[in-house]
Amino acid sequence: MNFLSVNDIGPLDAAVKEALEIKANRFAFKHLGENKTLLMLFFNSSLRTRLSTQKAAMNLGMNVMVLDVNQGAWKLETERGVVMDGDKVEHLLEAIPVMASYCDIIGVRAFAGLKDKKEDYEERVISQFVKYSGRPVFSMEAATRHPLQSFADLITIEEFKTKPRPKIVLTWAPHPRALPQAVPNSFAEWMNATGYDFVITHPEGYELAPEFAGNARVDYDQARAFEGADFIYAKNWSAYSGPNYGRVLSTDRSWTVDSAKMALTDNAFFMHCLPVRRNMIVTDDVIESPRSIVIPEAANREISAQTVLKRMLESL
Ligand code: AN0
Ligand code: CP
Repeated sequence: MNFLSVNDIGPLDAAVKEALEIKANRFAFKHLGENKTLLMLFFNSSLRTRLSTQKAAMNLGMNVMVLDVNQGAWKLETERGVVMDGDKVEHLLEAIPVMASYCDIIGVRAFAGLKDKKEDYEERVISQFVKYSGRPVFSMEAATRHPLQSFADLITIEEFKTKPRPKIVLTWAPHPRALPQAVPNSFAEWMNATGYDFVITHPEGYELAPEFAGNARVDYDQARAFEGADFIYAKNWSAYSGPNYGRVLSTDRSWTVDSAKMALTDNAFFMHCLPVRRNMIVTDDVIESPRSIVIPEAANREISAQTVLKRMLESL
């Protein structure tokens, strides 16, 4: 079993039910991971994914190894056929089978480079792990998706919702640097797989790839989108469309989520995957308000990771 997208988790209601059972009794499956080793491989920085996934694996009794590829390991070439006369010392094609020989399950974080859309949207790095490792592979945020985050987001919404079909609004918000589309892509993909009322709002030019936006309503008017919302999910992303791929088109702070905008909602909860830049994405008062659920959302990363690892161990 690999875990790369919503398609790898089966029916969502069953996945959430299993996650909540694990949350209520997180050491019940400690035997499953005995003498099994998880390798977590990071091409990019992380706070939550690193700690929550390691904690999840420890709850399951696994051994865990963590490698930061760019700090301490050899710099890895990822493209086949290049003459390696630059700064890359080792090729993924050797590194993958070597690393796989030391572990049973591999988690990979490899962000989009944001330079070549084709390379990013073909998932050239994580797909090589799937192809060449001979091990189950899960995404800890790849180029186009962050499924452990979206699964934790779904669990959080299920815990906090007070109506059967809440209105969920994914809103773009400003940020000084170019960020991948992985989090919003993945969130949209998971929300589209639920029965929620799901709306995406962003300035023109920030349209997500159609395969991720799916049938979600898109509204360029943020205030109108916020009306009646039960959950506001803020995130910055760089442009996807056309020649602007990977660029920052706007840092317009009129899109920052503030209390005046939250007042348009139906007393919505505020969500963000973190890390978040305060007073760019969201004001201090909104993220500190009682309606902000960013901390329980982050805490649920342990639960989404443990649910996925449990299923992977069961399928070994
Ligand atoms: C990353 C991103 O936007 O994809 C990770 C988010 C979980 N964020 C930053 O690099 C700030
Ligand atoms: N939300 C999330 O994935 O955080 P990290 O980048 O800190 O892992």
